[in-house]
Amino acid sequence: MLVSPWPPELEAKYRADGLWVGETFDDVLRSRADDPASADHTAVVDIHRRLTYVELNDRVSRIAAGFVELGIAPDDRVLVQIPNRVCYVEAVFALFRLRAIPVFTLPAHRAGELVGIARAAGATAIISPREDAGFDYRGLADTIAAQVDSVTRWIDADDLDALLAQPLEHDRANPAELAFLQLSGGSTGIPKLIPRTHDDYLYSVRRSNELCGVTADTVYLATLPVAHNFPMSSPGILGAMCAGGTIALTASPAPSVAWEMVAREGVTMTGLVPPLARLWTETAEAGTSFDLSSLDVIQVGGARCPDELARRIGPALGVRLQQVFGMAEGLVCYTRLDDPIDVITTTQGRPMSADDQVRLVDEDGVDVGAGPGFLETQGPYTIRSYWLDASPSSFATDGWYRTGDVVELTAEGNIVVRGRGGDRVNRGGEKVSAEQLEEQLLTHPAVRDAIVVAVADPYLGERTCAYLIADDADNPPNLAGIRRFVRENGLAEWKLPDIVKIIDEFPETGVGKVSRKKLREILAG
Ligand code: AMP
Ligand code: DBH
Repeated sequence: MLVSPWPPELEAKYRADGLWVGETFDDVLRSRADDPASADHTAVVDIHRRLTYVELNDRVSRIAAGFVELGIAPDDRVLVQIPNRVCYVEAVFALFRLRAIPVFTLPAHRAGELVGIARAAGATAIISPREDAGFDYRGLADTIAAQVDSVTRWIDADDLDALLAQPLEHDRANPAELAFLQLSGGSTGIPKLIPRTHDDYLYSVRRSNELCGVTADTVYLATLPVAHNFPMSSPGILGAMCAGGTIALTASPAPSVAWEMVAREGVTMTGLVPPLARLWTETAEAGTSFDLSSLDVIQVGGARCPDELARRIGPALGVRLQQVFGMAEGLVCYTRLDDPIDVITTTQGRPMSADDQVRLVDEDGVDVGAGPGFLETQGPYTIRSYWLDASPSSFATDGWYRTGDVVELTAEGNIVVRGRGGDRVNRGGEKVSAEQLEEQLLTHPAVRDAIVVAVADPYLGERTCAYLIADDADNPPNLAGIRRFVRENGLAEWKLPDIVKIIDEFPETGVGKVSRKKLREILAG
């Protein structure tokens, strides 16, 4: 499946310069299994299972054959909703092997998100466990299938053994074409699917490996939901696989669970969002009996890491800190491991590739130099459009991606993230679309009008506040009722408002537009 292309002269340059090397995800796994240096090395491990590269490669062939017997065909889009377990890697690479297209959803997504995603993707199947952490994923998949005509199959991720069939020969994918669909954190209620090619994504993974010092000795721990772009590719589990290292997976990022895995497998590297980095840091500062001595690098990203926390992480956990500012649409910035400590603790680093281009502009698109300004970017692994050209206004006319982030550049060219426009709340790395939540709130019978804004929070960075005008001022809705309503409407738990405020009218800007800025000022006051 073709992806809206990069301009021909850029594509030619990326190939000529050896950035895009014409390798597929399936090639990566095959070459690890074929290489005597990695063949018998642990490829992936969780609390219950462990597979070497040869074993993983063999199972992937047989699971792919089983998928084909079920009717999964090349180019089919398949929703993957699997927690951090070995079967995640098996299922995703089996889809790659038969040239189907995984759509990476998170375990926390609910019908409110998945119906739109499945429709937009034209998905034909869903792979998820029957049940996990007390939640009925099978039931959720049935709900999606009932509402989306194209979805005709559910596959039990916990019983891939039942599918094992005789390996088939499969055609090789075209590395320049669509490999999978990633999800955007989203500033609108309409799901924006992110089409990534083998060429562009594998370039970002290999370049990340160089910068982060990933080798065959790396044991990368995914504690964040592994379908997210950060633990997937920066350098994440795919980085570990490209280098012939080990992928370790834990179902929970809690120190008591994750640190057990760190000690057992000799984990060297992991990625955390700021609230988790704080929890790990404070737990370590209080003293721990877990052996964390193998840990070398902890990456923090997904949301702005406070400088005060950044300074404590390294000393508390005995690690080198790396800040990561990235997006599933492409651009990823890193502080370098050998940067001065001030750069590492006060900036979000700089683009990983010499071919990444960034510019800062004002509301009218006029260049503002070192800013602060809205960050726009193009480069060898940043998309030029969303799937099916959704949200064309996210791209400038010359194809640059408008990130929506407000940033500044330091004299040395490092990025400091200052915030975003008012369209999105970043709740400790989990993004809430103000528009999507407002749409839901407006359907509540007791709500006349709704505005969602971010408020500062010492732990999460931001929390979600819903300003509501009640239909009946004497009978206003309350927080518990609003949260229950949004949950029952099928939105992920992290999108429920943290605060509900009832007001009589919204403050307006000079031109009669509701002012989120004024609402934020009221909240701060
Ligand atoms: P997503 O659309 O889910 O891929 O989220 C990408 C967005 O997360 C970026 O555009 C930023 O708004 C935010 N983000 C990611 N990493 C950082 C970071 N280190 N500091 C501040 N914001 C971040
Ligand atoms: O938040 C993100 O989306 C993100 C953070 C760090 C990301 O996509 C990435 C690194 O690749």
